[in-house]
Amino acid sequence: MRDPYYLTEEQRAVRDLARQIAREKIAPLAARYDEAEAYPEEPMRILAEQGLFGIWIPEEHGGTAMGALAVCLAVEEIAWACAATATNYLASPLGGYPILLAGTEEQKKRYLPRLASGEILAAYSLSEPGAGSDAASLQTVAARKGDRYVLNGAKLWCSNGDHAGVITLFATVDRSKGAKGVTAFLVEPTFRGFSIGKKEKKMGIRASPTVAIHLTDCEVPVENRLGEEGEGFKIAMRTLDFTRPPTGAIAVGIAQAALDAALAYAKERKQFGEPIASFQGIQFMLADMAMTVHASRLLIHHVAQLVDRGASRVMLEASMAKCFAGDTAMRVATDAVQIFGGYGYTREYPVERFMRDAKITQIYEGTNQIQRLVIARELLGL
Ligand code: COS
Repeated sequence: MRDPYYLTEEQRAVRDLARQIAREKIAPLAARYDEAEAYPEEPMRILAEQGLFGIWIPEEHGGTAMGALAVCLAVEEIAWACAATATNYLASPLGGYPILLAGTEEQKKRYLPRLASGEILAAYSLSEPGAGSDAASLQTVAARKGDRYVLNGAKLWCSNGDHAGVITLFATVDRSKGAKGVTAFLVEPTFRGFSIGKKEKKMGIRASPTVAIHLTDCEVPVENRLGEEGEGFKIAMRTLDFTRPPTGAIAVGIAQAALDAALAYAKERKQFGEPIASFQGIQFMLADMAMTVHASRLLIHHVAQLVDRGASRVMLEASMAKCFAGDTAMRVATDAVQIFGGYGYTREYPVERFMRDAKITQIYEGTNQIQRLVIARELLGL
């Protein structure tokens, strides 16, 4: 596709840097990390060395303040090579945005410069065994005891949670209050009573650890409460408004990789004496794949630019972009496997990994059913 005309020099430079790292350093390792379900230490180190962890963080806190579109551009490139690495990378802004949104100056000073340099990573812990789509029904309880809160409960599905230096974790100060009781805390893994639980064995993004967290009389100093008591749900939701577009960008990266692989294979694979690309059945599939990948990218770039222009409410566009891109990734990766035929179903070719990885983009950061619910509520003014 033609280069988007609206990118600034700076955004182009970030994208090109991420693309170069992704293609030269990450892509060759991705299948191995996936197979071994191993943490991509080397790619994460390179991304930190190249300054890519600081692009969403303001300059006064050690970042380069490049904005939402730059994050989406970088994430797409990383996901093209390895969606698991992109998930680990994005976990840091997901855990860190709440600090930007609701943190005190002291909290920003304590965490943001280290997140910007990649010295520590952040993670975001909202979901629980019984609270997924219905996030406001979470049960982990936080009881104030003098200058600390004592947290008890179990959190689930925390991406990169076992590699984070700080976790934005949501608990309730009063279960009877629903969303209005939810309160955010900046929890460090060294806090007494904090422990990492089961690591999930997943279908895809296998190089991205997804862990449970146990809080057993976990002591969190009052100065680590983020925002006021009861403000946590809105902090959680506003964060997702920022991170659903780059989550959609992960989907676009996977879909673009699947399309690129399918295009190359269709030109090379011969059946009935001709490359399969010469058959209209394959051509139509490729055309549909390309159209929807392009449309997904434009939806994401649009909402990211709204954020960069200071739009105050982007729920509608963020959910549309994430949902459309996730559904596209699943369809495009499935079609890529189809074009590869039997070979596509083996682990010798990357398209089976793309298909497994694509599935999570319809589930995490709010299922695509929840995105449709948000879209409908916004449309109907409910
Ligand atoms: N920005 C600011 N405020 C928001 C908001 C947003 N994006 N979304 C909701 N709120 C506010 C509402 O305005 C409401 O405030 P008031 O009580 O002052 O009116 C409050 O938060 C409660 O919102 P709502 O009534 O819409 O809550 P629901 O329980 O109906 O839940 C959904 C809304 C389903 C959209 C929410 O729970 C959700 O997004 N679930 C999916 C969770 C998710 O994405 N999990 C993945 C975690 S990351 S891996």
